[in-house]
Amino acid sequence: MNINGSLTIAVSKGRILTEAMPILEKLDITPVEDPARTRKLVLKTNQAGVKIIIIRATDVPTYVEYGAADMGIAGKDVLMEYTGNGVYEPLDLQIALCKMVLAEPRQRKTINGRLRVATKYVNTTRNYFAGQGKQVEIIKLYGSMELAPVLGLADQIVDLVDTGNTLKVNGLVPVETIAEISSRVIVNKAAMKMKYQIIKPMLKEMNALAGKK
Ligand code: PRT
Ligand code: MG
Repeated sequence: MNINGSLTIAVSKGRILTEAMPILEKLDITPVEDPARTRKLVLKTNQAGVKIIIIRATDVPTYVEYGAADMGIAGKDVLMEYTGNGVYEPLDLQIALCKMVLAEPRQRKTINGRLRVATKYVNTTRNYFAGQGKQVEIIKLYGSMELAPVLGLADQIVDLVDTGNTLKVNGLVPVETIAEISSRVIVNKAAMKMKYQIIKPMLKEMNALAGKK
């Protein structure tokens, strides 16, 4: 499709970019440079008005909320954790699929006092346990959550699981699925109105492609 106007799309590096690229290409949006190789953070595309910006996954909703990007692709895990004032979430692309789980050591240790849970998903974890009427101590980590129970930092973790290999090699087992995760298209609220002529047909075509490889 020919996109008549300016549009900035925010995507994170890594698996979302890898899985989103074929979808964008089917919309005839192709970066001029290979995003996996370039160090540039703003990528021009074959369509004069369309830019792709490459940012941290957790920053995608922020760029979109403030209108620095009109549109973005973000994991539901990131969107559940996000506390901003809101973006539209019109479409589930059914890519970068995984589960958010509560996990613990295969050999459960006895827990003295309040349960300690390590995660980078502090808000989601707090809401999850609050919904069960449980008070837990949440320890914020920025990565490698699997290490926390191994070293006795926490009793349990909340993390994403795909194949389950990461949990397994660290002697952990899932005990509860908190959420099924996929990546969503998000849109800035003002852009949805101002650029509806551009965005509407894109959403329609992406909807037809969602979940297909
Ligand atoms: O920038 P930053 O390092 O914070 O982000 P990132 O490197 O995690 O980003 P990236 O590009 O990997 O994409 C993150 C997004 O991909 C998440 O927000 C999810 O929506 C989605 N996603 C899908 C995943 C996974 N599957 C996944 N398995 N993100 C992370 N993982 C990690 C998980 O945290 C664990 O460490 O992979 C490991 C588990 O994988 P298995 O296969 O061993 O179970
Ligand atoms: Mg990473």
